[in-house]
Amino acid sequence: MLETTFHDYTFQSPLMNASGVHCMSAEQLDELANSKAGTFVTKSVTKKKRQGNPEPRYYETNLGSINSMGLPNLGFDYYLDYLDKRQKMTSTPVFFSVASMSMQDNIETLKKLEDSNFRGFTELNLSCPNVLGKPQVAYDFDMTEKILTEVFSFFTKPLGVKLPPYFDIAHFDQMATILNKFPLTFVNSINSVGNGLIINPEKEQVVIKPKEGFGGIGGQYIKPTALANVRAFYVRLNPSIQIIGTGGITSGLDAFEHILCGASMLQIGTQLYKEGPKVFARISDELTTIMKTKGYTDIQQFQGKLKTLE
Ligand code: RRO
Repeated sequence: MLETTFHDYTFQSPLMNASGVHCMSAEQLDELANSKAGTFVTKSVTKKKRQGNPEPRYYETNLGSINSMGLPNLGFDYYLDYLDKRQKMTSTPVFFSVASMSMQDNIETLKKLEDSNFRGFTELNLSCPNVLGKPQVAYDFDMTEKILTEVFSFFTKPLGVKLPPYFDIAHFDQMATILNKFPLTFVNSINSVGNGLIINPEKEQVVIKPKEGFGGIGGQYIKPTALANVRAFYVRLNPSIQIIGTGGITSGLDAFEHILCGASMLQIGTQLYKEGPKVFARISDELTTIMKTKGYTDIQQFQGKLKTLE
């Protein structure tokens, strides 16, 4: 019922974690692997291990979250090692998220991945909002094209990009024109809405420490923006580039809406943080119930089929 075809593989479910949530350690990744998620993605990885920003760096409200983690991760070798072992146990491909700190680091990391035994999907994160002095790459259109040109000069494994949200039709057009020049497997929209501010009015204070309280917003706050980005890229990109929908998925209905907009896979961040890996069973059940009520037996029957008003 929930099978979804992605590139050359059929996952049992379109649901998975969003990079950054519940995917830092082998233990957490094991828990995702043993959940009802169809697959999982690692924390965005840098060449060397990073501590990230000072705490508190994550805060949640009824409507979502703010984070300024600052790319804490255990380093490239740790995740490559973990995934190499996992590959020997199962044929389900997983996603390796690679952070974009500098062009040179990027290329070096991707070259190692290209030469490794890794045979899953690579998600190149062009949209981390939380590292001081490193603007979100994918808001720089020329830089994005330069990076992708360099990457595809040697990288032959299936690769997609994680994008920040765009808010203007001209930007959807410009970014889609660039992405369509490359043999991308997928586009993942969206990363958190960068540099928002959540405050505590009683204390008259910000809620996280880094960057004077500014951080990436996730959860229900961002669903309309996420849906718009999924839809905008679904209608503009070459059909060979599939869409991963991320942003504001807390229920089966949210998942259904992302698929209607054109998503093939669905990533859950804030709600996974709140609820733990059992969120995947709940949302799978809810999505299945909605599909049954509507008479759908297969995701393909409604995927991308959002109607407009006459
Ligand atoms: O680690 C983070 O602060 C972080 C990253 Br790399 C990202 O891509 N998105 C986000 O919300 N936080």
